[in-house]
Amino acid sequence: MLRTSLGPLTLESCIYNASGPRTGSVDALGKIAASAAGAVLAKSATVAEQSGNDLPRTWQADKVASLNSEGLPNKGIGYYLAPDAVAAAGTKPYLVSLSGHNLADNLAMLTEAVAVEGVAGIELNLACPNVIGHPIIAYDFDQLRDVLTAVQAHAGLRASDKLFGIKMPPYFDGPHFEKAAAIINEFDCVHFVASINTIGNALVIDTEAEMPAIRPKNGFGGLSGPAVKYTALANVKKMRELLSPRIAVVGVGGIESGEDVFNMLLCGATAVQIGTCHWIEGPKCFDRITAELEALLQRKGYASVNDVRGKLREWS
Ligand code: RRO
Repeated sequence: MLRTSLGPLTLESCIYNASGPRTGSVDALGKIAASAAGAVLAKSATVAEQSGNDLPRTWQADKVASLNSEGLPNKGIGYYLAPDAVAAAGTKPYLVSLSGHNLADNLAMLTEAVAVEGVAGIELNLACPNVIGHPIIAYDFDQLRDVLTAVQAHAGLRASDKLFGIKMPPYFDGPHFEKAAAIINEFDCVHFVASINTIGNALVIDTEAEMPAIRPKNGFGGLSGPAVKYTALANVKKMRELLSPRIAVVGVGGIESGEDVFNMLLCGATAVQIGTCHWIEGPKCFDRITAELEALLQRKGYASVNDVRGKLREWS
């Protein structure tokens, strides 16, 4: 019922985790694999291990929103490509996320990732809002084209049969959607676009302390959770309209229920990722949300997620 095709892969469930919370260690990846998630996606990696920004760097208001300025804490790409990490995914497709400090780093990590047989797919993160001194790549359209040109020319990726996609920031204006999609459409190495990463540079205030809730970047961080769900839906809908049909859209942003997944499917998502809810609830969220989606599909008489995809009705 929830099976879906994503590029060259078949996922037994269209629901899996977002890169980020609870994805940094082999132990965490194993827990996702043991749940109903349809794939296992690791934390965005840099070439070398790094500890991330100063603490406190996260804030949560359950059921409303979360804020993070983690600053890419991760164990380095070698860790996520090692046999232990690959094995943690068990029989599920294992995906890695790359978020290098520069293009050369991303290309070097790509070379390493395509060489590992157990890696089924690669997500290139073009949307991290929290690296101090670095803007969000996909908000700079010249840089977006340059990165994709270099990735497309990468001999190892061209020769590989792995899934390849890009993680995008949210856009808020028609011309930006159009420009981003037009650039992405030029590159046939892209199998999917995952929209959205967190909404960058939000600010939460601790009223009692009269201070920002988190320390890095004077409190500015990426906003996630239910508050961003509506922006995510709009991005999925718009990207689905503007991207060529060969490019799948993976919906991510604020999903916390089967109904949220259903809405993403209506907007054209081929699969969905869950970040903040996984962070708060743990990997059992994949079991709960799967059961909720199955019940909703049954109640509405749908046999498969493929029958829902892109079926959002219009006002006459
Ligand atoms: O680690 C982070 O601070 C982080 C990353 Br790489 C990202 O892509 N999105 C986000 O909200 N935080």
